[in-house]
Amino acid sequence: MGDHSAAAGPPPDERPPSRGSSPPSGGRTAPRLPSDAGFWRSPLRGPWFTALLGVVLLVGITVVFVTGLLSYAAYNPDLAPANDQTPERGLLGFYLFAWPTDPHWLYRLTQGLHVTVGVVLVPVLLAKLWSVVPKLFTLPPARSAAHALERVSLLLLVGGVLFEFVTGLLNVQLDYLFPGSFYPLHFYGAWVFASAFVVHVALRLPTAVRVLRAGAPDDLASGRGKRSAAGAREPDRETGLVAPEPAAPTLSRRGALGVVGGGSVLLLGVTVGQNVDGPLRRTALLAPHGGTDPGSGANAFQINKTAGAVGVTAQETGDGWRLTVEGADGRRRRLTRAQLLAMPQHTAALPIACVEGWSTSDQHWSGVRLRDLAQLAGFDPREGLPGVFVSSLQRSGAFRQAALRDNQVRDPRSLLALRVGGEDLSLDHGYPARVIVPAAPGVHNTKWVSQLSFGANR
Ligand SMILES: Nc1nc2c(c(=O)[nH]1)N[C@H]1C(S)=C(S)[C@@H](COP(=O)(O)O)O[C@H]1N2
Ligand SMILES: [Mo]
Repeated sequence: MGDHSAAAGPPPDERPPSRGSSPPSGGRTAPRLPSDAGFWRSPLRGPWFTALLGVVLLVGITVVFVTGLLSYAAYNPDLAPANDQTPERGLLGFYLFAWPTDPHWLYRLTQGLHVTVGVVLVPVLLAKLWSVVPKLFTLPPARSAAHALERVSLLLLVGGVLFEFVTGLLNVQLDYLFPGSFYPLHFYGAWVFASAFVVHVALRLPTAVRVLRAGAPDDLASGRGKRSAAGAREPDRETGLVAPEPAAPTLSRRGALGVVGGGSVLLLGVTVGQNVDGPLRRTALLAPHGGTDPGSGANAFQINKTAGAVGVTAQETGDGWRLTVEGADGRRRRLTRAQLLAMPQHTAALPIACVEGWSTSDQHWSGVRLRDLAQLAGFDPREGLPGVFVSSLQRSGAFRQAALRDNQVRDPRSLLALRVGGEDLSLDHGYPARVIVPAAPGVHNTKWVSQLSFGANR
């Protein structure tokens, strides 16, 4: 069929120009609107293709969602005054718990997964959305109240997933594009998306499982010009994903999956390097801070914000620097770096694990235990130690303060570090003193510390 020459043109009344039956080619009036059944012609679309991508997303997005909630809990968002107060002790905070300090690589693992799996899912997500895009234009918009409800939930589902991926990727790529507002946006967005996701999975998973159990449809012929009937052989009465007027295939279904999988593998390849030290880190082409040279020696590991970038000068970190330690009695004790070095020094092997998904391997930090400083501030470990509010020399910008919980102060590996790998901290890693806490997100490992206020968190 389709042999009518365009020049000759068929008589206009040869076939009724009704929606859905317009021939796809051959010079006749082609469907113009995305709502026309014949508009979407890829023979790749079909229940099997959509179901397979859907099941991959179900597993992957669940990992991203759970690790995202964990990351939120790791921020101690219930601690004032420093930390983000979302969700303001509201309903969505039901699951918040005291983030543990064990194992010490916990946040490195959960946040590495959150960002890496999120990045790797991008091609799968795009392919999945592509595979169902004709349904976005289905007319009438709603056949029944139930159908209308389902379509509204799809709006939240698709809108939600795009919002979460876009804000997440912008945040890791553009170095905290939204310093203050990212957390609430990404957090509330995650819950909107998750509610729609649960409804969607409940409605569609049975069909997806049935379609996948039935096995892959015959692959599309990769030869040109042959119109494969493979798509049509799929059980499509209920899903309506198969093009009624499929075009000739230019790519087999296996080939299309190869493109998607290849894209994911490529993204994985240019992302994982951000979690290893040494030359392999340079393979992390997508990681932020790629241009920051960490220098050499014991301090030669990834730097987030340099001192210069946040306006901390060598002058204010020099001999005039003092650490102020504040206790429950409101008394302030001021210590020089030499006095801190004269206190018992302890070493802990701990990584930096950033919310952006990059991390370092364990670095050997040494300095004064936070719990020793709490004791100095007048707290008795036998009566339980309080949390601490940490401030830095940095005068503006995000992350210059942090609130740590009592379990983090108590851990003997939690340090006010003065040295790393046997050398003094470099200015960019927080000289003269920085906090390092096992399993804590990098953002709570405050650099250029100027004050520790024990018992100050509300
Ligand atoms: N004062 C201050 N401390 C800070 C930051 C900052 O911007 N200012 N960034 C934090 C973040 S987000 C991370 S991931 C770690 C990174 O530590 P590094 O630069 O030594 O690797 O420092 C944390 N400490
Ligand atoms: Mo970070």
